[in-house]
Amino acid sequence: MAQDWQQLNEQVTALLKTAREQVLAKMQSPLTVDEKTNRKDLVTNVDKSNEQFLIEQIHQIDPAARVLGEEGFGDTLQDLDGRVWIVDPIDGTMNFVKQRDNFAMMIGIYQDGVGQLGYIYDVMQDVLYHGGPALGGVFAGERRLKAPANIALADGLIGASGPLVVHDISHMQAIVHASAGMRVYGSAGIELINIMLGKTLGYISYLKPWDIAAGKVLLEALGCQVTTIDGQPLNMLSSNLVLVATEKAQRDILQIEEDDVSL
Ligand code: 2AM
Ligand code: CA
Repeated sequence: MAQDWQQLNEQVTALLKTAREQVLAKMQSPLTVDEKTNRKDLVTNVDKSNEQFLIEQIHQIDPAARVLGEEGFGDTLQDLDGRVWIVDPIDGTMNFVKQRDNFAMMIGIYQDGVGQLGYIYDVMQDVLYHGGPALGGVFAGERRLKAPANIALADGLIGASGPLVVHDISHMQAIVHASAGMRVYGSAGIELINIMLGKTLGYISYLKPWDIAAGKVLLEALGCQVTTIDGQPLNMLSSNLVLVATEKAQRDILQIEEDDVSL
């Protein structure tokens, strides 16, 4: 089995490198940008073509597996039985469109509901963060990552989604106030990389399965907590208000929720 996971990892790494080359090539031409649910929820020709490419290739690599993709080219899932791949072809599409930077490709591989491998590819920096239980660790490229320091909320920076703070959903302003400061990167993948590297101590955002599938595997393998804002397990088939944090910061944040603190 271990051998199989190693081989799978090599295949996914090669696939993502090829996908990156294709995305960079497509970025040389004007993007076709469409709105999904509203003017801040965008999809481009590259999100779609990259998802189609990734899913076709995943079916070749792992014919028995089912694939959940953000843009709908995969399967419709009612459960996580067997092997399931969860794919976000471009995470941070707004950044992709406006900055041509700070976006990621993400893949999470689950076996009977248990996350085994996660991949977050920072496309412009060309660093592939990957690992999980099946690889016995987490790596940035070839470099094995150490677990980030288990710091308390007051001692570090917290990543957040802007709208949650603006509308003060689930005590967000009190949480940010209790931290050393807030950072907003606009891509779940980039936010999760920052936690892996110890640059921030956590991230709170309303996320779909493909926004958190890879990161959950990677962050848990590094000793961080990945739950809902109430400390409950995520439902990987629906949206969640996700709290990713060091153990200590998670405890601090759950206390703010419990105490119903407001500014
Ligand atoms: P996306 O670019 O793949 O859509 C932006 O704050 C982050 O949240 C991005 O990772 C973005 O992923 C995700 N996101 C944007 N709008 C969202 C929504 N309506 N529901 C869930 N996640 C969203
Ligand atoms: Ca996306």
